Amino acid sequence: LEENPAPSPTFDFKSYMIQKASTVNQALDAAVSLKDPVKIHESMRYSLLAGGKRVRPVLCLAACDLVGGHESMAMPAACSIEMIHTMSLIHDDLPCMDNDPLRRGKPTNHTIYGEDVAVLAGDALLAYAFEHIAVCTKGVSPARIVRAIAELAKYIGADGLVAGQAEKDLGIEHLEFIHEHKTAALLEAAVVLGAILGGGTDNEVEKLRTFARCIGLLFQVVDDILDLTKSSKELGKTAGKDLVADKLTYPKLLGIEESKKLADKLNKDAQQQLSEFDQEKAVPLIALANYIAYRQN
Ligand code: GRG
Repeated sequence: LEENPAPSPTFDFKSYMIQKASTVNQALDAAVSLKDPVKIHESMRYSLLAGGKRVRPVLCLAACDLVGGHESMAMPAACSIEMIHTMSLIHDDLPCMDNDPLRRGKPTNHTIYGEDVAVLAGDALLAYAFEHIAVCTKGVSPARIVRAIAELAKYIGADGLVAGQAEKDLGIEHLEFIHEHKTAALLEAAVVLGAILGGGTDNEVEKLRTFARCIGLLFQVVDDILDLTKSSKELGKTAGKDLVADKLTYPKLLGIEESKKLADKLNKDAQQQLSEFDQEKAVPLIALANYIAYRQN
């Protein structure tokens, strides 16, 4: 996946991402302010404003735009999805889960605020995410807002994100199950919510759901390929096959060449879903899919 075909000579993807991420960061900063109880809010803000790529909120805004919606219709949902992404990372890093000391290059939430506060900050972000969509979404019918909230709850509950975290990796079906739930669920929620809140038809929502599922899996396949090439480079070896011994990955199951073919196919399948939309408006989502496919780290 070394060659990234420029989707449009006039579209500057990097500037687009920087501009959208900065709008999202401002909205997040305003949505979760520092107030009483200060410790919990400080802990929430520490992880929320720690500088993620904001891929999920940008996907949400891009889907809204593609179906003809205004950015303000999807901004609260975009922020809510980033709040949930953040809380899942806070909880994932806890000693009872992955026990990680670092996240986004900074000490993890619990190492700074303690496990008790980190659990509560995660819980508070999860609850507030739903309050934020329900209360702050403007210019969208109540029926669409309720539909968006129901979709989001389903994507993160025991049939979604939580299911992915609870599963152990054993074979290709399990691997796919884990990634569909752990990684694809929130990416999918982001796109589906953007489409619903932006006023998309049922057909448009379903096309975008499939688009998002493909890029969610693509994200993970590419992550596994990058992990492998990174660890083999770090050890100065060319065959990094067994380096990530404790984790099942696509290259381990399929080999590196087949994994790359799978990534190409997922990218193609994803972009196929966009063919019936206004092609000019689809440019950011096409570029996002290519970014996920061809990113180098
Ligand atoms: C949602 C109630 C509830 C609980 C959470 C702990 C847990 C259950 C799930 C963990 C899910 C998890 C850690 C998935 C990994 C997701 C992933 C691909 C993270 C990396 O995403 P990037 O690259 O990260 O977008 P940045 O830092 O840029 O945001």
